[in-house]
Amino acid sequence: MSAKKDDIDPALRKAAMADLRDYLRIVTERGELEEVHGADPMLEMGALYELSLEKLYPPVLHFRNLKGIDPNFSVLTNVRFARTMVGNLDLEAVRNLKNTNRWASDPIPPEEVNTGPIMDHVDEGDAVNLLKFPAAQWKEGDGGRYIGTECLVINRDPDTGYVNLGTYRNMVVDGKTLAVFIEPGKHGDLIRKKYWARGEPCPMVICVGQAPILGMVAGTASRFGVSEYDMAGARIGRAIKVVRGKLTDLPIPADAEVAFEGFMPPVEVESTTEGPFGEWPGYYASDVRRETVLKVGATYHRDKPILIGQPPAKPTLPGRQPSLTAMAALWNALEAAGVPGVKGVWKMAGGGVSFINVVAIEQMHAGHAKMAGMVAAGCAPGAYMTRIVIIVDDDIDVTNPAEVMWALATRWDPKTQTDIIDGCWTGYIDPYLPPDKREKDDLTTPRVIIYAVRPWHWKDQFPKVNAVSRDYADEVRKKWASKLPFLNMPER
Ligand SMILES: Cc1cc2nc3c(=O)[nH]c(=O)nc-3n(C[C@H](O)[C@H](O)[C@H](O)COP(=O)(O)O)c2cc1C
Ligand SMILES: [Mn+2]
Repeated sequence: MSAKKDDIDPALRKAAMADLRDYLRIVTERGELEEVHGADPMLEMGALYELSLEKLYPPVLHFRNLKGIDPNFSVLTNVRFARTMVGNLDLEAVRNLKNTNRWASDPIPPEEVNTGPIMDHVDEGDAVNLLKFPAAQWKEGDGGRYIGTECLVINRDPDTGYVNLGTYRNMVVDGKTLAVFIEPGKHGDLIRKKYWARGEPCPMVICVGQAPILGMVAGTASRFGVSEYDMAGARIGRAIKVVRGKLTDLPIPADAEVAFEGFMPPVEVESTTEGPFGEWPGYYASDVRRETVLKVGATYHRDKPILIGQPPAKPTLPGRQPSLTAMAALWNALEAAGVPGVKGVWKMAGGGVSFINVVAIEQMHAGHAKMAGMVAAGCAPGAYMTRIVIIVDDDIDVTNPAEVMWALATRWDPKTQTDIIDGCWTGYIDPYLPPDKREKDDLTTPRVIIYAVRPWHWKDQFPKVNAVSRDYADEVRKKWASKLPFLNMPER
């Protein structure tokens, strides 16, 4: 996708990932930060944010002196999307990420410390007041003020003790209550149900400002039972420091900016109306529902806390980059399941983080393409809300939609090279969940696997591709480049 070299020192990137205040300094030095003073958290901040997504690498916006908000509080957007963080958006980047981020290998568990900056300001019981924090109404169609967008929802499996971190949106209901939307089947949901089955509310902590790496791992599918804390530690090469919450004993990042602690009863015991909220597929699909609440018993924040804001937006905006972490997670899952010959994984433009997954394989045996397709359609990082899986041969550049469409047009027999599978996992935010299913909480939709590969049993008779071979083209380019300026690759 890009010929420009990824020129960011890996140590600098790691430092930016590991600490939000270091991150702020680094992106400022690299010219990626824009300070915005005096915007209104009612709609105006959201509109400025969405306009920033017209850029592939959107500026990191630091909203300060927000209208009507204590000037000690500020909001930072586009944290994970700065060039400093993602580098090039190409297959090499996905491959590198996959190799450094293998599922559950070399996890580094968090280190408990007695205190940290998150303990600078603690309010408990009657003193708790969520209304003092900046919470935006991001868009006209939103039904409330959402404080948790790129947040960490932390809970602990009561059976095994493993601590899960998931990004699940939350809305301010009143000074002591948050509505939290967790799609059924997400790890945070599986865990809370274990408490409810015992007749207890689920202990929970929500952070809304934290080291960028924590947002990255909390928003990406991983293995149930493997803590995202351990994975974040592995990514930055050192343990995440945590302090224990006073009410729940849950580990809270010691340098988090803001944390809310409390208990979540089941929806039958206590609930509120939540939504609508503009969602990443590009619609208001989950609408307004009865939703679970976090009854907040303690709040924590640093001096001058920086909240992270990252509401969803239509996946066709350039700033909604293809998610390298999501692609790497899918590639890792394919390899962990034993699928050989995977040469590329990509999310096709327009499909956001999950709708359209493309996998390139070097076909090695009969049935190989089907093996890859079934795993891609069913493994954890490919299971939730995927609509289309496309398997292609490894000569296809999966990062180029024209190449993928060409593979479909020329190597796919719709009748014999398609599987349509019913009853696949989806969620309330799926715009194509028919009303009758939505009403019954039947959160399943069909999924298609398209095998746009040369059929194995006659692949040797398949017409040859009309193109100069890569090696010869490179040789000719080298020979003529100094004389013919058009041969120099354009830089993006
Ligand atoms: C910015 C952002 C917002 C998200 N919002 C939600 C949400 O409101 N509800 C939800 O169930 N998943 C949401 N997700 C997706 C989950 O975070 C993702 O599926 C993650 O893997 C969940 O963690 P888990 O695998 O431990 O359940 C969001 C992801 C991101 C990056
Ligand atoms: Mn998890």
